[in-house]
Amino acid sequence: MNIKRFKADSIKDAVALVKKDLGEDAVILSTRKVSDGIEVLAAKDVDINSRGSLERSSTSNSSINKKESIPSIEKHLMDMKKEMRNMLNLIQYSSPNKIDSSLYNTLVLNGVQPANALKITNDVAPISSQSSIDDLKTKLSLYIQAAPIYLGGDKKPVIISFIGPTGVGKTTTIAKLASNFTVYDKLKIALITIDTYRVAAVEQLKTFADIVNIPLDVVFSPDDFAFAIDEHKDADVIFIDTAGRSQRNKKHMKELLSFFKMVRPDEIHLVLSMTTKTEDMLDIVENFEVAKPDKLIFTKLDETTKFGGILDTAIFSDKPISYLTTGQSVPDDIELADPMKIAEYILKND
Ligand SMILES: Nc1nc2c(ncn2[C@@H]2O[C@H](COP(=O)(O)OP(=O)(O)OP(=O)(O)O)[C@@H](O)[C@H]2O)c(=O)[nH]1
Ligand SMILES: [Mg+2]
Repeated sequence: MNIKRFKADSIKDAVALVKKDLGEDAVILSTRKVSDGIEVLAAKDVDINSRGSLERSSTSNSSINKKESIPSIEKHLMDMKKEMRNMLNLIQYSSPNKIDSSLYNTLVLNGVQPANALKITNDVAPISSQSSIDDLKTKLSLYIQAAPIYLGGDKKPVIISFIGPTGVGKTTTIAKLASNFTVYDKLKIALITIDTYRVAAVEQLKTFADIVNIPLDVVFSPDDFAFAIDEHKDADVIFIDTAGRSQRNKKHMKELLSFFKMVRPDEIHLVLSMTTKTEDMLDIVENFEVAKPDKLIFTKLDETTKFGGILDTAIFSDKPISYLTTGQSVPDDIELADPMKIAEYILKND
């Protein structure tokens, strides 16, 4: 196996260099930003069987220069260690079956973690040689489950809560769904916010509720929460907005749970922003699991060009995705999660 490091101004230029030097079959082992551009580690003549596994890709900003501190040198060493493990895995799991490097590279360059890219490449390998891009899309879409808010049951009102880190778009997404449900589906909607930390947060929702003419209750304690739900028992859907919380703040998480202990929503959607690094998204999923979210929402798709994080998070959490949001505009910038469309985003090759 021939392993080489390439440096260029952009990922596109780096990949062109890799292909020119190592050929079309070269495999990208890792990409990372360095002070003067992008660095790509690539290998030629890689054979992998289905037991192969790679570590999370190193896409950090680490770079070493003369006045760097001890922590960043440690970080740099950690990155090198990860790269070496990736190489060792590749060597260790060599097999006569060549992997489809173009599919593998497309996935990694779209932000899918190498371990998942490898697993998927191995899974789809039997069809990929003679199959069309549509077959690949179909195969990839099977890794993604989709499930919008379920309104088909007998229970009324359906209680839906959005949770997640700060600023990911929980309130905006509730506003989008509440408008669509009111205007297009003619449903009776009520809003409850338990985000009472900031006056601005309540005002944001109040302004929206007034425009669409939907009732809004502001709730300060778990007891008030049960009472507010009861007040809206004639609604079709009650949306519960919550304050953004750091997944690492145990006190905030406990507080959130105290509301859900009083009234367990029918569906809890964990909202994640595509501007978050995949590693952090996985950490958020792991730490919000105490609230037992049922579904995932990905926001700010318009602010990224790499969609691999959706696939990694879907595989890691094993939860369905309900909606994707694609901009700030209420009520338009929201779509139902569609596995085929997500697969298309992840397989795009530019
Ligand atoms: N570009 C883009 N911006 C979005 C999207 N969704 C929400 N935003 C913006 O993200 C910012 C935060 O949105 P909020 O809805 O207040 O987020 P939040 O999760 O309720 O925030 P907290 O309540 O503070 O935790 C606002 O400026 C929104 O307009 C999206 O899909 N794309
Ligand atoms: Mg909010």
